[in-house]
Amino acid sequence: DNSADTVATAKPVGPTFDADSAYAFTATQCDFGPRVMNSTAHEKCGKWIVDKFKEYGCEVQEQKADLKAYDGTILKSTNIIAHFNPNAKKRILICAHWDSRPWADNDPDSTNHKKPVMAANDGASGVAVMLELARQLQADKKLTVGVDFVCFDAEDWGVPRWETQYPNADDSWALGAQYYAKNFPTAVKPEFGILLDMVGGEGAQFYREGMSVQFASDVVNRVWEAAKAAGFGSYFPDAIGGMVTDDHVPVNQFAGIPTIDIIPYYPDCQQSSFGPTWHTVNDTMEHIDKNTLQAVGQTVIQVLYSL
Ligand code: AHN
Ligand code: ZN
Repeated sequence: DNSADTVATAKPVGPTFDADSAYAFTATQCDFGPRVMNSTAHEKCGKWIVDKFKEYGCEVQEQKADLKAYDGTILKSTNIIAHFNPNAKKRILICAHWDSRPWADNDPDSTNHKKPVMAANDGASGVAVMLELARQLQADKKLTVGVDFVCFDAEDWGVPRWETQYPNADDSWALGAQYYAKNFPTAVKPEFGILLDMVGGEGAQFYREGMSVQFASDVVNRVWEAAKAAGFGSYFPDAIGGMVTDDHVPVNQFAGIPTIDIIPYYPDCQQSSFGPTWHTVNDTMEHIDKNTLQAVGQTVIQVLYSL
């Protein structure tokens, strides 16, 4: 047990992340309904996210594209890109996806498989942490580096479990991030990136994700050290979790930005290693824990204020 050690060596820097605020930002997204591609809820929530980043002093860019899903469906996609300190040359990428999965195809009850996921954790939590970060950065005014907050669209339209005839299943995920990385929309490339995926779940721990270690081990070390310094080392074990096909993979491969994924790993969960609510109808506000949001938000602040 290293918890005493973790507290003893903690040296938090920067503003205090407000988990109540991040929780409220998560709830507001859910209040639109599941933000499934091509739906009214998706459209309305996208406008709300744009307005919030503008309210917190960011310059916002919308990267729109018609993206083709695995089955040929055209997805009206918008990556929402919010620049904090837009003129700073040294920039850091913080990203998350904002769309909801159309199918709860990992639900233990198969009659739920074609229902949409509310995506309180798998979508809303990452955007909520980014909005709270933007709010804190604007209030504090001390950060001199730039931050590019990117809300990726069309992450969660990956081939559903019941479809067996599609060979390139991995490419069907993270369509918005693939588009961003292959059509890089800004002149200045961020030095490194941090993806926030499912950062509000109860009982979550963030093991070192395998693809992140392969592509960007220095960034992994930096973030896991920052978690200890912020006092949240118990949420970030120094052990390797799974390898995840997620938005950070195309950002590493096609944009060349060393980018890591903060994503939960539940070694003992039967339902999924991403936790019991992943791609189920139970991914709702009831299973969001403010302490998890706090651990992740304060860790990202620690990274930004240690540069
Ligand atoms: C796969 O299931 C292949 N990747 C998980 C990426 C993901 C989905 N993250 C959130 N939802
Ligand atoms: Zn998902």
